[in-house]
Amino acid sequence: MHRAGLGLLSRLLSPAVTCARHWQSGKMAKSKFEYVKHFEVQDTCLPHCWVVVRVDGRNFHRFSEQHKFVKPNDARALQLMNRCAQNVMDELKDICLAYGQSDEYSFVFHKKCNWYKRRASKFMTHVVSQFASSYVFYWKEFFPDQPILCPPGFDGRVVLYPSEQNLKDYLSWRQADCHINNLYNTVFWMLVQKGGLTSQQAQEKLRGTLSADKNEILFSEFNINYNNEPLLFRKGSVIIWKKVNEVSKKVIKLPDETEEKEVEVSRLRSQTVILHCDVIGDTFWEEHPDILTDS
Ligand code: DGT
Ligand code: MG
Ligand code: MG
Repeated sequence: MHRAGLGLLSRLLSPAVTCARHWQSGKMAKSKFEYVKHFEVQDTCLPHCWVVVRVDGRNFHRFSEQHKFVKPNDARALQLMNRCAQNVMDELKDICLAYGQSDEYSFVFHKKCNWYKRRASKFMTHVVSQFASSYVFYWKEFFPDQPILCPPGFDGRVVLYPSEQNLKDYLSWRQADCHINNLYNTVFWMLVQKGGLTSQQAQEKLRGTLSADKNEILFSEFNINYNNEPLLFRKGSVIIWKKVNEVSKKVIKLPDETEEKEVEVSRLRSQTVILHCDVIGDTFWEEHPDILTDS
């Protein structure tokens, strides 16, 4: 065996040998199999970094065809994604912001968050599983006439961003991606659905075109001003926390305890709100300075 291979083998075996020795000397309190724990890798996210978990629908090209999603944008599918993301945020309160478009959603955990000792696998698996189960759970609210035909899957990844600027640039990148794809898809499907072109002809026509050219095709051939297309499609969705004053009624006993009285009590509660706004410019961050501050 290669020397490096032998070294690796002996490193892998050494915990077993150590445990066996401890067992014999009577020092081992737990089972002799305990050593296998050491095979687990440390996956702690670096401190003081923003943690982003992005989920993305698995093979949604096929899933969207099977479930007859409207092309290029299906508002029901996008709103279902938003509902799932809200559920993820309600369950995992350390998420300070989420951004979604198409079949993907990004969740930002605050840089100070110490949830599960910042283990990347915990962040990722909790977000993905909560998102996927929500997708099935809320499906019929958004597709009452279309049964879900197969269990959808989502992949997940964790990326760390060391500075606020990196994080803002990450979100800008996803929103720019949304814009580029949506403009292309809007013109492409207009050319096919209304213009009578085949997919190949539409692809040919759009090859090498710039944004201005695509806007011009939409306007001159289909009388569509791209800027009037729904913000949900053009900008994607941002979910943030907002404090709301919740008023409820409560019955209290008067001091002499002879009578009861109904009073209104109010308390501040955080709830998620969905926005369809620009996150690339500074305005969004100026209007919501608390998102990135220490919570
Ligand atoms: P993946 O992520 O590598 O497993 O593969 P896909 O097929 O999920 O590819 P991806 O994530 O790059 O692209 C998203 C697909 O989902 C794309 O084919 C279009 C589809 N999709 C997403 N949202 C909508 C929608 O609102 N309407 C329609 N018709 N399709 C959509
Ligand atoms: Mg996908
Ligand atoms: Mg995708």
